[in-house]
Order: sequence, then structure tokens, then C-alpha cells
Amino acid sequence: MTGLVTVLGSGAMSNDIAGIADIDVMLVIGSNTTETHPIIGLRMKQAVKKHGAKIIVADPRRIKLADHACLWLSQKPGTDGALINAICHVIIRENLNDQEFIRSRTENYEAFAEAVADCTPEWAEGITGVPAEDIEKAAKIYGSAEKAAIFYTMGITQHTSGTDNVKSLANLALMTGNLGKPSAGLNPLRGQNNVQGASDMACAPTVFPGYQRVDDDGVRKRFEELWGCTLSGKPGLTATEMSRAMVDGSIEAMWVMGENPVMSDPNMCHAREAFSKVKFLVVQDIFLTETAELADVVLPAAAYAEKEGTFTNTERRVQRVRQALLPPKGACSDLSIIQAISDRMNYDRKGSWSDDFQPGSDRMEVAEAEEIFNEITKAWPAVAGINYKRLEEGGIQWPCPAADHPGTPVLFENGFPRGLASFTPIIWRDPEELPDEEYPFILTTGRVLYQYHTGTMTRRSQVIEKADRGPVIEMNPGDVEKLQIKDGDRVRVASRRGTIMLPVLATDRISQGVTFIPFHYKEAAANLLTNDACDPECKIPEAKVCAVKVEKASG
Ligand SMILES: Nc1nc2c(c(=O)[nH]1)N[C@H]1C(S)=C(S)[C@@H](COP(=O)(O)OP(=O)(O)OC[C@H]3O[C@@H](n4cnc5c(=O)[nH]c(N)nc54)[C@H](O)[C@@H]3O)O[C@H]1N2
Ligand SMILES: Nc1nc2c(c(=O)[nH]1)N[C@H]1C(S)=C(S)[C@@H](COP(=O)(O)OP(=O)(O)OC[C@H]3O[C@@H](n4cnc5c(=O)[nH]c(N)nc54)[C@H](O)[C@@H]3O)O[C@H]1N2
Ligand SMILES: [Mo]
Repeated sequence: MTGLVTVLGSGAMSNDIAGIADIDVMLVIGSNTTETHPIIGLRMKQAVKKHGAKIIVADPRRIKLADHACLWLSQKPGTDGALINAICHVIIRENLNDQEFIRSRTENYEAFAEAVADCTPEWAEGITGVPAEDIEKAAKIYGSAEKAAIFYTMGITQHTSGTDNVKSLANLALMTGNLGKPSAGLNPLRGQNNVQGASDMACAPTVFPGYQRVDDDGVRKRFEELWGCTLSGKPGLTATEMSRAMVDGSIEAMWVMGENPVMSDPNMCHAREAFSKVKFLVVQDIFLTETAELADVVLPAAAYAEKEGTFTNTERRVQRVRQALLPPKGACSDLSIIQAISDRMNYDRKGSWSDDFQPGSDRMEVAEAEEIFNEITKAWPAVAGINYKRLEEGGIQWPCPAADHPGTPVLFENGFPRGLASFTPIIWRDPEELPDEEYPFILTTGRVLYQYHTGTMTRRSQVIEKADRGPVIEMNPGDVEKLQIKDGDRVRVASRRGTIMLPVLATDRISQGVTFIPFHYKEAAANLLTNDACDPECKIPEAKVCAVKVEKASG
């Protein structure tokens, strides 16, 4: 989608957190907000309490937020495309679309309307398992609201159809005129504290900072001038492509910074093979992770409270982070590690690699975080108006193009990046691996409140370990009974890729045929089971759907 997905699909909330207070209707789809974004979850609950905001939750599990919702849609994992298309279908049928917005601010509406013409609620019920009348209800509630917002997270994106799912949600927001105004929008809640900042700064293989494409000659020329060096115009590999390239030997050396892919990549056996096979592995982390155990060199890094810099949060707010503690002996900030390595590689400030390195010569110095921030403002016009002095007074939301600009809580109020926003007709398709006789259950994976990802940081805390119930597989009591086991029994869960053992948690918050395992626990690592099939466009792996069998563990 022109412009819109470049900004939104790459993941940035179109709207702000403060605006949640005045939303009329929220569609929360594939986001376990109270456990994974508790502060935002709290704001949502307050909006319900204070002015009767309505929440529609669409999640295969009855997450806690559903207890505050007016409607819970329990779709089968991997069927969101069909569900959203059917909601769009009903909105058109009931004339709840915003014709003025469609006419003045969008294009390609006709093709989209044609694509959803046959997507009736009855058709979608057959695919999603959600009763047709609930789909109608959801469409009418969302479609009649003056200010309706969509919140989505990994339940939408971690699929082989992840990009299509996001585009379907963009269609829904556009057809109802819910973009470019306060308390509405399309809001992917970002994951880590600074994943927004990391993507803004080009932690993706196709772009320079500020989502500027490496294969655009004009863009590349500007960066070559700024940095005084020659740059490649060839997009690099994504994380999943890198794993494959390590296995087939086309990547010989790898440097991992602040990630534990041996535990967090779907299909762990394959990931472990990749990181064991690569000829030279460097891991830079604050702890000795499962990935670091395979490394040739481990570089100990300082943690967030031990260094200076900025974090950009999920609502695009750039905020200062200040050093509060000294790093432990031997650990250095990531920045100084990178600079120390550059020094030893004889990198000089003009950006060339010299063979006759002289200590103390004109080489890259330990630049202060502020100096780097100032360079960012030259590279990316959307933050040109931000500086450390302004950040002393509080965070600023990009775009902030000039020193006297207040920042932008709501995107697209005055237009879309390329003029008109384009609808995208989406044809729903199945996930890559579906249940069958041998592997009869769908497994979906995700998080719990108490743990963080691969547990490197949270599992070192005794307090957290005590509060958390540890690894479990959530199953519907009906399925548990059929397996002739009971709540708390240990089971063996197997997929085509691996096997783990863990206790079962019987809960009617999950439908029959569907199971859920959090991926935090190395003693029962969900990623031994998951499928590494990827979305063809953005290459995100399908962590949210694979097929498994469950049996009582003997002994
Ligand atoms: N406590 C805690 N908080 C975290 C994190 C953490 O590890 N721990 N990690 C952070 C990070 S990096 C991220 S990315 C976010 C992720 O935040 P979320 O995406 O909210 O977390 P998940 O548990 O991965 O998945 C969300 C929901 O998707 C549902 N789901 C599963 N399959 C489907 C499907 O096919 N369709 C739909 N619509 N829903 C489905 C699951 O039932 C689950 O409730 O959380 C962030 N916050
Ligand atoms: N099955 C399944 N798999 C998933 C997901 C899922 O829902 N299901 N979700 C996916 C998602 S959305 C995400 S974001 C990933 C997360 O996957 P990872 O990012 O691999 O998981 P973390 O455990 O957060 O690893 C981060 C590492 O950074 C280190 N670290 C922390 N601070 C610093 C620092 O300042 N400097 C350095 N150098 N290191 C630091 C920590 O010690 C930790 O080892 O998992 C993905 N994998
Ligand atoms: Mo994430």
C-alpha cells in the first residue's frame, strides 16, 4: 500500500496513547494487551469505565481484556484475513462506510469492494469458527462509531499472511474514515522498549535510517554525502534468510547484538544448526545466553540503565535515557564496543579503511550519544527538529521537522505521505501447516505477563520465578478429557520439528482444537515445535500457527 504500509506496516502507531481516553470503539485483535502492554491495557479499561467506550476483542483465547469487552470473537488462529474481510463486507452492505473520506483521500476502493463482495459472515463463519451474527455485530459496532481505533500486535503479524492481515486492517480503517483524526487509527503496539527506535534507525535490510530505501539512487547519494563513503544499493538479508544462509555456508561470520535467536527463532533445531555451523560467531549481550554459549567471542555489554541515549516508544515518542549506574567490571556500552572494534579495524573518520593504522591518528573517536543523535537529525527529516536540549523538557513524537514544531501525536491529519491512500484487495489464504490426523491440534505461541521473551533477563529474578506458574500448555477442558488426562498432568507435545514435555493447564479460555504455549522457557522451549515458514513479503515467520499432537507423558 503506497505510503501507508511503509509507515504503518513497518509498525508505528498512527495515533497516541493519551487519545485512548476518548475512543468510542476499540477493535483489539491479536494483542494480549493487559499482559504485554499493561499500561495501554489499563488506559483501555479506564476508557470503558469512564465514558463507556466499547471494546471488541478478536483473539483465539479469551484474554483478560475480553472480560471488559462488549464482544469477544474467538477466531481459529490464522483466519484473521477472512474475519476482517467479512467485517468489511457487512460495513459496505449496511452503508456504514465513509463515502466522503473514500472519495477525497483514497484510491482503488472499487477493487477492494469487489474483493469482499463474496465474503459474507456465513462464509467467514465456516473458516473462522466465529458465529456469523457476532461478525455482523462487530461490523455494526465498529462501523457506526464516530471514533474507532484498531490495536493489533503479533496475533496479526506472525503469520505467512502477516502482511496481508495488516493490509486488511488498513482497508477497514480507511473505509470507515478512521485515519488522520484523534482517538482512532491503526495502532500496532510495538514490542520492546526501543524497537520503534531500532526500526527508525534502519534495523531492517532494505532501508537507511528513516525508512529511506537503499535501492533508491537519490536517497543513497544523500547518505553517501552525509557519511563520506560509498554505500551498497543492494538490500541485505532478513533474519530468517540469514539463518538459511548460515546453514548453506554463504554467510561465514555473524555478529549478534542483544538478541537470543537460538531460543527465539521458530524451528529452534534449524536455528541452533545455523549458529553452530557459521564459521565465526560474535555475541554481544548483557548475559551469557544460549546463543552466546555457541560463540567464538562474547562481548559483555552494559545494560540500559548503565548508558546514555534515547529510546523511541510505541507512540513514536523520542525520550532521553540517562546513565544511573556504572556497568559491572568488564562490560562496556554497545556504542563503545562498536567503536573499539572500528578502531582495531583501522577505520578512520572519513569512512575509509586504512592499512597503515597509527594509534592516535585521525580515527573514529568515542562519540558521545548526543553527537550521534545530532547526526540522526541530519539523516532523517522527521526528527530534524529534535535535540537533547528539547528532550530535557519531555519526549517528542515524530514527525518533528523543525525546532519550533511541537511533534505529531496523530499521523495523516493533513494527508498521507503519497497523497491518496490506496486500498488493497486481499484474498484470504490458509496458514502453511494445518492440523491433520497425525497432528490434530493447532499450536499458537506467545507471552505471559511475568516473563520476557527467552527469559535471559526475567528468569534470573527469584521474585518473578515465584509469581509465575512456569511452562504450561493451555488446552480446553473438553480436549483434556478426550486425552484421558487431567489438569496439571505432564504431556508430550510434538510437531514435525521437535518434542517438548510440560504440564497441561485446562482452561475454557481457549477453544477446542487450539493449544497455547508461552515461548519463555528453555526447559520446554515452544520454538522446538514452531514452523519457520515465512510471509513472502516481510519474511516474518509463522510463530502463531503450527500443527501438534499431545499425549500423556509416561512416568
Ligand atoms: N510480559 C511481556 N510483555 C511483552 C513481551 C514479553 O515477552 N513479555 N514482549 C514484547 C514484545 S517484543 C512484543 S512483540 C509484544 C507482543 O505482544 P502480543 O502480540 O500482545 O503478545 P503474544 O502473546 O505474542 O500474542 C498476542 C495474542 O495473539 C493471540 N493469537 C494467537 N494466534 C492468533 C491469530 O491467529 N489471530 C489473532 N488475532 N490472535 C492470535 C494470542 O492468543 C495472544 O493473546 O509484547 C511485548 N510485551
Ligand atoms: N514462538 C514464538 N517465538 C517468538 C515470538 C512469539 O510470539 N512466539 N515472538 C518473536 C518476537 S515479537 C520477538 S521481539 C523475539 C524476541 O527475541 P529475542 O530478542 O531474541 O529475545 P530476548 O530474550 O528479548 O533477547 C534479547 C537479548 O538482549 C540482551 N540485552 C538486553 N539489553 C541489552 C543491551 O543494552 N545491549 C546488549 N548488547 N544486549 C542486551 C538480553 O540479555 C537478551 O539476551 O522473539 C520472537 N520469537
Ligand atoms: Mo517483538
